[in-house]
Parts: sequence; structure tokens; C-alpha cells
Amino acid sequence: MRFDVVTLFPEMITAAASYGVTGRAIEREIVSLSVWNPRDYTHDKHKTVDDRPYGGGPGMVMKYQSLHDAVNDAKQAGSGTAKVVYLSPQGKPITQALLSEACDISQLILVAGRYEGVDERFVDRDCDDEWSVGDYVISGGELAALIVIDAVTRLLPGVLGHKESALQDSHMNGLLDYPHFTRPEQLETCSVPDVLLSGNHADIERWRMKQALGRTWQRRPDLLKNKNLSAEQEYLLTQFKSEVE
Ligand code: 9D3
Repeated sequence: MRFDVVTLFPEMITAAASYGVTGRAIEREIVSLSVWNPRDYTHDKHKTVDDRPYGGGPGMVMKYQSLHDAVNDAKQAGSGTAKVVYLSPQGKPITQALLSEACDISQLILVAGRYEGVDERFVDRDCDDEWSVGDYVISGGELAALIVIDAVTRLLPGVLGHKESALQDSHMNGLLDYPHFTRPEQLETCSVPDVLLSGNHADIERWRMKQALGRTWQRRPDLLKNKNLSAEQEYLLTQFKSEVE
């Protein structure tokens, strides 16, 4: 899988992606990452990438031509078909399902905007899709592009170890995680739940499922609405609810 990011701040992308899971995937050549700066595609003395909005109003808008030329170079650097995605607050909210579909694409060109955004004709003519990372304001598309790169890379075959991969498609998928504990067993008055020290793996599994269901019900009831629970899960959730005052 090949990622190309069009950005005025290329070091932001290469620096952050060089750590952890993404850094390792790049080193092992499971993914490649290239950055393209629209400023390198300007031709005027001041390397102008932005201009004032037609119709007036505050802020500046990224100009069409340098974005277009940067995307074209990114496409030519690839070998097959590319998908061009503009990261913006107006985009469709990214979900695990949307990112799973992106795994089948051999080249993902991510365009990060700055200022008030890009000339809309770039979105219309050059982009295949427009994605958002959620309903809050960030200062530009770079952090959003990094989220996409991280989340997609984790889904690619061979990136995660066996244990993490197994965790990824566990039976608790679609639920919030259960609570985790490690040593020490006692922190002042706060102890580890007895069941986790019991060595009874069936009891531990049931307790974790109950916690995952209960926390999802408390914190993210929207996630339970689209989920079919087994009879066992319904029983565990009822038990959890009855234990809440
Ligand atoms: C305060 C400026 N806003 C006026 C209503 C518009 C605005 C312009 C540009 C808000 C944010 C941005 C920059 N954001 C992104 O480039 C961005 C983003 C986001 O802000 N939220 C969620 N997902 C994304 S993806 C890219």
C-alpha cells in the first residue's frame, strides 16, 4: 500500500509516521509514504499557495493549480489506480468500516488543507472522496491524514503481530474494551477484582464480556443499537445493570 500526502507541512507527516506501528510498517516496506508540498509547484517569486476568497469574508483559500500539480505528481509516482481523498470538516465521518474498504486500494492520496480550505473546483475535479475525523475543529488536514494512515496501516496483513491481530477480530468487536489491571495487586485501598486473580479462565472471560457490555451501555449506547447480542450477552448486561445503583 502506498500513501501520498499533499501538505504544506510535510515534516509533520513524515515525523509522526516514523514512530511505532506505522514507522515499523514503513521500515518493513509493507507501506510506503511520500509527501508532496504544493509550495514546490508554484511559479511566482513568493511561492503563493493561497488567495482571498471570491465573495469576500475572512481567511484565505488554497489555490487550485499547485494542489492539482502536486496530486498529479503523486499519481505519476504510483503504478496503478489511485484514490484521492480530501480531508475536511465537510467530509463523511471516518469509521472502521470506511477504513477497512481503503485497505483494498493500492494508492491513497491524502490532501491536507490549511487556511479556510481549498478552491471547491479542486474537490470537484481532482478528488474522489472527502473525509472528516469528527465533529470538532482542528487547524488543518495533517493530523487527520495521520489518523487515516495509522488506522489503515494497522489493518494491513503482516503489520500487527499474531496477538494484536487476534485481538482485532475478537468476539468483543463493536464493544468498548473491558478494564485492564497489572501489578501491584493493591494500590492503597484500591484492589484488583478478585476474579482476575482466580485463575478461572471461563469466569474471567465472562467478567470481561460483562464489563465490555456494561461500559458500552453506560458510555456509548449508540454502539449497542446496531448490535445483535447473544442470549448469554443479554444475561450478562442485565446482570450488570442490576448491579448499578
Ligand atoms: C474556524 C474555521 N471554520 C469556520 C466555520 C472552518 C474551518 C476551516 C478549516 C474549520 C476547520 C478547518 C481545518 N480543518 C481541517 O482541515 C480538517 C478537519 C476538521 O477541522 N475537523 C474534522 N475533520 C477534519 S479533516 C480536516
